[in-house]
Amino acid sequence: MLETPLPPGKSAARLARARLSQVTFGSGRVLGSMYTDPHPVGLAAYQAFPEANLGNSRLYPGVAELEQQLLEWLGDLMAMPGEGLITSGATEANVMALWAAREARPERKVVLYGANAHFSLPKAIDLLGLEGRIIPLDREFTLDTERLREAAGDDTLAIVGQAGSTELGLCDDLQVLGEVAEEAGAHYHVDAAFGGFILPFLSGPPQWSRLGHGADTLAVDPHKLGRAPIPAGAFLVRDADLLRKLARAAPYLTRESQVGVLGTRCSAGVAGAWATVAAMGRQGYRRQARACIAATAHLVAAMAELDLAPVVEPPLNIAAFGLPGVREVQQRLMDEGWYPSRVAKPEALRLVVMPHVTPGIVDRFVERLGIQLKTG
Ligand code: 0PR
Repeated sequence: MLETPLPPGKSAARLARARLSQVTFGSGRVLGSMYTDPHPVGLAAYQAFPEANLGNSRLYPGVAELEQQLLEWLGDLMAMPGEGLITSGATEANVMALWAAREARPERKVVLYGANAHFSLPKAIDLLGLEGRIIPLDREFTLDTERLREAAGDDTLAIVGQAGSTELGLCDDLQVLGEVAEEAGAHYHVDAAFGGFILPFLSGPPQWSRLGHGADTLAVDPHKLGRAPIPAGAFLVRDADLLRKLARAAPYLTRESQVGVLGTRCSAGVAGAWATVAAMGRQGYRRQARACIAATAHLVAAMAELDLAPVVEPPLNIAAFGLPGVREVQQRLMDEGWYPSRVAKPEALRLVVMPHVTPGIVDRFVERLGIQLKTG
């Protein structure tokens, strides 16, 4: 640590350099991220609560009320009761889901999840000393429900489904997952981190408008397509008793006990997410969802001009295109200041069409990719 304080001017210059080094969403060059610029109203709310620690919530009753209301709104959207906790993101929510499952069924250990699950799941399984079993995908790149039925049994602690998978934006057959979990007497968790803020706003199969139907717990992230400033995830539970299993005594605080993984909790994230969701409303998210889907269709059409077809017709705003030497192509694009992403299996260039990825940006990117593929 510095012995003498850094003069404010120097500190500001150093911070400005750090800020300038960032690849901004506004540059139109980030096509591989599940994030976007936060909503301005959410950002203003976020900045108003820097010191409030929700871990000691009695000192901050106003933010605690915002958290409850936000949970109710999210529950309403996900077809769940409005019980749970605003988290730092879906990783924390996924950990809490399996932790709660383990507390409720201590004699079981096996967690069944698809090969399409986010890496936060195996992470949570490791942390909790559980045993993960990966269920292969079917031809549509979603969890193979037949294989799931074969694997589920008396030792199954939990079954986890994807509502908007990280790599391809696909939704598992949630109805069947819920049924298999019920038959096995297992906990059923839905990871709607990405899909939660787009699926309910599109016309699609009935499960899209009730992602939490039959689920014991669900993760959904306001800080991704919800447009809230980071950090803001949500953990929803069907039965509040499950949440109480995650409470630990903390008698020296203003409340007798505290729930969850974290101690100090970010009120700024809660206020930012509440204000964003309030400012967007269902109408705002519906408009955003339609714009993202239209830009994705535009992308698929533009890529067809290069003779590139999507690995799977994208139901959401993530599209992946198989092409030879993907890793090298991605690397060369990054060297030029473009940031697409990549799917490992099947090898493909992955593009996430977030709200900052407009049709005009898609055209510029596809043009650049075309030149790259010709000259590469
Ligand atoms: N579940 C799903 C379906 C996700 O896509 C993500 C994150 C998570 C859970 C975890 O959410 P948090 O990161 O909010 O805890 N998916 C992004 C991704 O993997 C976010 C991300 C990006 C995470 C880069 C880590 C990272 O190094 O693209």
